[in-house]
Amino acid sequence: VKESNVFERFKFTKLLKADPSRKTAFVQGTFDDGSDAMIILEKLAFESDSMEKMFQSEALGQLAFKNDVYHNYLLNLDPKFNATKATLIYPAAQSHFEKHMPQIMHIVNETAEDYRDVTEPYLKTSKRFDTKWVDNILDHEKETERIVFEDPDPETGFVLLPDLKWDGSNVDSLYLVALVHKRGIHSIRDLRGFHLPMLQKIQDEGLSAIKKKYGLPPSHVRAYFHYQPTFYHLHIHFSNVLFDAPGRNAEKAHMLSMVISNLTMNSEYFTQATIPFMLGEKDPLFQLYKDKLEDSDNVHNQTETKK
Ligand code: M7G
Repeated sequence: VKESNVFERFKFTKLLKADPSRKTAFVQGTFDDGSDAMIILEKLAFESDSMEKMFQSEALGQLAFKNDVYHNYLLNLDPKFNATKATLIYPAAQSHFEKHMPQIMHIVNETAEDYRDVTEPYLKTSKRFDTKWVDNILDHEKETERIVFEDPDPETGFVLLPDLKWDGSNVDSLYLVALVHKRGIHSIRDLRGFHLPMLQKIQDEGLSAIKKKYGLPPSHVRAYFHYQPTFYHLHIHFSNVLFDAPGRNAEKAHMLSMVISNLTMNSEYFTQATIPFMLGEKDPLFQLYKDKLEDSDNVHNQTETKK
């Protein structure tokens, strides 16, 4: 889909979720060829670097009301300071919609046994989110010009580039992703001591590349994994520490430096650790954890009544 009028071909079905604080909306629809499609809209943040220019450009304000020294305006800013980013997923799968539907969430404390007996077999047999886009980047077929840094070593190398969620220019909301070249490492669960050289390199070279290109020093960058991730090809997120990046919450983010430290102390750390993660009731994995969650909620009910 290349045409600039692509949005005319999108037929709105329903609003899945709107988040007023993030100024985002997730919209379900269909395309004129009948296939399902999703659009993620996000009003872009102000750029501190271009504030001065913004006020120099002609801003037409309509006074809404004034009270004492307080004047309230609705401002029509030049579109370049007031852009909306749109991500179109087409054709979209049911899982794309499910991920963004409002749903009841649970915390699963996944033990090593749970991973072995429940999560891993499920990941092997089910069709999770396709990682074709990752292969396209690693094989230099897509987003080649967006690559910020690459270490081509097939065992320990990686590609660092702007995340799909970032507009790629506003450093205040900087968000990049590093994809490892090595295939078959699904998530932090698969990490062992022998992966340390790769992880150390991603930390050192990734942070240096960000400093060089965007002027953001390492202490201003949050480098972390997601567990569970959406895409099971190992990757590391890098975001500006001042930016409340989606997915940086305690139940999802695992800092790269901590993962390195854990593996340094115990190369088998992730074959033993209990790792919590957030699970929505619309996720097919929820059916497999339902009983465990009910049991643990019941245990807590009993402790409550004993008091
Ligand atoms: P995740 O933890 O698996 O998923 O991270 P989640 O954070 O969405 O739960 C995968 C990351 O890859 C996310 O931050 C996505 O925004 C990003 N991403 C996804 N796709 C399909 C693309 C893509 O095509 N290009 C780029 N550059 N990033 C992507």
